[in-house]
Amino acid sequence: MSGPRLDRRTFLALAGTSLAAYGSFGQERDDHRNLARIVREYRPENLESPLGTLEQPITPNPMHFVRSHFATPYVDEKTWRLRIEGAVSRPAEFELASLKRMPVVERPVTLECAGNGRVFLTPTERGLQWEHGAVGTARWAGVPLSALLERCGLKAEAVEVVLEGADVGEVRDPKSPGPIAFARSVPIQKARSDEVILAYAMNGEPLPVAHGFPLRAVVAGWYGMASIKWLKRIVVTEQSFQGFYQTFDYSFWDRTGDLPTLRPITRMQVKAVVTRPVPGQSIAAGSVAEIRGAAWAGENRVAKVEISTDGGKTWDSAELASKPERFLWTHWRYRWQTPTQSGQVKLLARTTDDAGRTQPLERNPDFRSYMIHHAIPVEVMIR
Ligand SMILES: Nc1nc2c(c(=O)[nH]1)N[C@H]1C(S)=C(S)[C@@H](COP(=O)(O)O)O[C@H]1N2
Ligand SMILES: [Mo]
Repeated sequence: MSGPRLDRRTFLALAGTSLAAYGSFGQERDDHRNLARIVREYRPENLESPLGTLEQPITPNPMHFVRSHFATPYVDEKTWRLRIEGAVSRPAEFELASLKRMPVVERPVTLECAGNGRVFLTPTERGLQWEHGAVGTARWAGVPLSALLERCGLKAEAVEVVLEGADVGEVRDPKSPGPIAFARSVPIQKARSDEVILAYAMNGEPLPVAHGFPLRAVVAGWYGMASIKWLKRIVVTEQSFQGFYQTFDYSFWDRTGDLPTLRPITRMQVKAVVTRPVPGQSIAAGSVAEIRGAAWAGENRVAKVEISTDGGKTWDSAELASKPERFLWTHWRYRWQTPTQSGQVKLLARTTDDAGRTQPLERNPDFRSYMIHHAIPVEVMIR
């Protein structure tokens, strides 16, 4: 069993009394780390959320990370149409206004870029050098993809649903067949579940341009690359899609069976990130310090978070802020009685989900430059 799990109200009550010095969960609006996003690339726009935002339940829109492969397309919502074609009996075009008249669904979803944490890889890998902040949580509102597929009449032969963005570009390495649109597919089963939302609102505001205005997909529980922004066309296919962004890019080596096979990256792995203390921080010897952070498990629920303060020899359970939910991060904290001796200490956090998947301590090289979810140590100084 993991350590005590307290609901939020109990926690706040405790925090207000005997545990006051130990701090509380909740938003730290004045956290100096949260003033602005970090520019990883100016054009195309690639912005990282500061580490402190991982402590907040919802990432404010101006703080949510942005991952864009091509120049941002500015779409005129008056002329914009969403086209649905392929293996459907009634191909159709939808205006934004008609989508907004359909029953709205809203769901908080934690979105993580498959390249999040790349800067921590040794040897270094090419690509955007994200620290921990290519992850965020927003309340996405729109229509379920399943509702539109139903309207168009899915054919029995349908195997996958390809989502295509309005952004186009030419990739040099490996070379694309001229300019291509950013596109990705989801299997028909996932597309027909209620887990794929076509969102026109983010945290109660109209979808910001950088996040895919006027309409984007949010594929809950999958890495970010599946959640196509500036959605323009949906193609239902009778074969699995072999597009650039699920073969050349955003793929990994699968070794189940005896032939290593390149497969598209899909579901998020289990992962915990330490937000405090920060690397290099000085902490008083013989004191009580708080270790805290976030954890998520994609389509699964976080079952426990464990902390090691001796470099991975022994582990102790952290406390969870709230009952973990699917598709959503959870916050955790650990009360650490620091050593009485000064010196460097390596802190580790790892999480296990309700399917029994535990975060590894070593990097899996078959994941290439993606799905970076092994525990990243945080070294602090005890003084
Ligand atoms: N059309 C389009 N959709 C896209 C991308 C893109 O470049 N173009 N990037 C993808 C990737 S890799 C990620 S991680 C998420 C990031 O979503 P965000 O910018 O809203 O955080 O969008 C995905 N959808
Ligand atoms: Mo991504």
